[in-house]
Amino acid sequence: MGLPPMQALRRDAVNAVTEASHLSTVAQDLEQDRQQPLQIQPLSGRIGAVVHGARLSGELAAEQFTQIHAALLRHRVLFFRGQHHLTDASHQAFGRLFGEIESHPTVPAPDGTAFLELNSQHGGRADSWHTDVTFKAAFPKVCVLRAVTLPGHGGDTVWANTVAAYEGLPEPLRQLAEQLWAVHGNDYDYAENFRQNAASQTETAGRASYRKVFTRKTIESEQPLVHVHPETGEKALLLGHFAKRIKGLRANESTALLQLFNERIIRLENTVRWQWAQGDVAIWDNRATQHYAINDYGDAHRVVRRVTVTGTVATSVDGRHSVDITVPEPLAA
Ligand SMILES: O=C(O)CCC(=O)C(=O)O
Ligand SMILES: [Fe+2]
Repeated sequence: MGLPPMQALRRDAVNAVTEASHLSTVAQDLEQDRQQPLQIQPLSGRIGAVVHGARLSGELAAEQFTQIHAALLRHRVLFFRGQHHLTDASHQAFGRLFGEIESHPTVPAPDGTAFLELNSQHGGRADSWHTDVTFKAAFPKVCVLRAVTLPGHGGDTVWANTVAAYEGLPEPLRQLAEQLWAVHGNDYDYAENFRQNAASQTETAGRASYRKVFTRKTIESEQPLVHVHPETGEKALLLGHFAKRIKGLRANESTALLQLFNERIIRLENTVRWQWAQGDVAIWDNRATQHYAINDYGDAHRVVRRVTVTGTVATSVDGRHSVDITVPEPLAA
């Protein structure tokens, strides 16, 4: 093999320099992007915003994280398009910027992760209004959901603003709500909540096995119907499908009031609906929202993964805290 001709060498050298300067421009652009203020575009009158210009990761620039955090408290749920670079690891690392992350108390996480995975083929369809994990006295503060597999169409998710719902109550209902406490449990009445959906046999079987895992041990809490948001000081209604009954009332009275307040929360004016695309991430403030995953895609496949950030016990308007009332399991003989 002879020596390469001088001209080819020179071309290689020029290419290398061009390549290097291209790389450094890319690096500079990335660095600049990291420092750019994000654009926040509200989506509806009372809840939800799309955030443009962020590349989510555990290494997000502090200024951008501060901006996201402030936007989350203000808009309750934030949406990010095009986060195709996220891996299980970087998704979790991003979630950790909000605090400690936790796996679900009863549903096992996919190997080596702390995710709650909702897989439509295994009964993972959250098609009932809820705030996440309120059967735990200290329920999650923030959740970060990433689309993994999406149906061709359908499978949107809707969020509702529970602060706006509280603020929209007439004074007598506010006063009533502020005095009430509800028992929340992971063994809530599934049939009641899901009766509206005509499911295929595959879906029905998936749901049954998911429910079995979900309720493998009963976890219960008592939560105030109105809680004070620990970061903003706002009052919010705290209900959703895990709320089984209102303390101290007869069953029919409890059912009527749960329905009355839940309907207030999910009024369309309090909601935003998100149509998922591959690469999307949604972050919600679980202390100020409920959500509902629309189950309109039949047996098509839909998988999402959720990072759950640990929260604190709720505080009622008169300064009392939510309580864990889980009955301890008998010790194995
Ligand atoms: O499937 C969804 O879009 C939302 C699922 C859900 O309820 C959750 O991740 O907490
Ligand atoms: Fe949820």
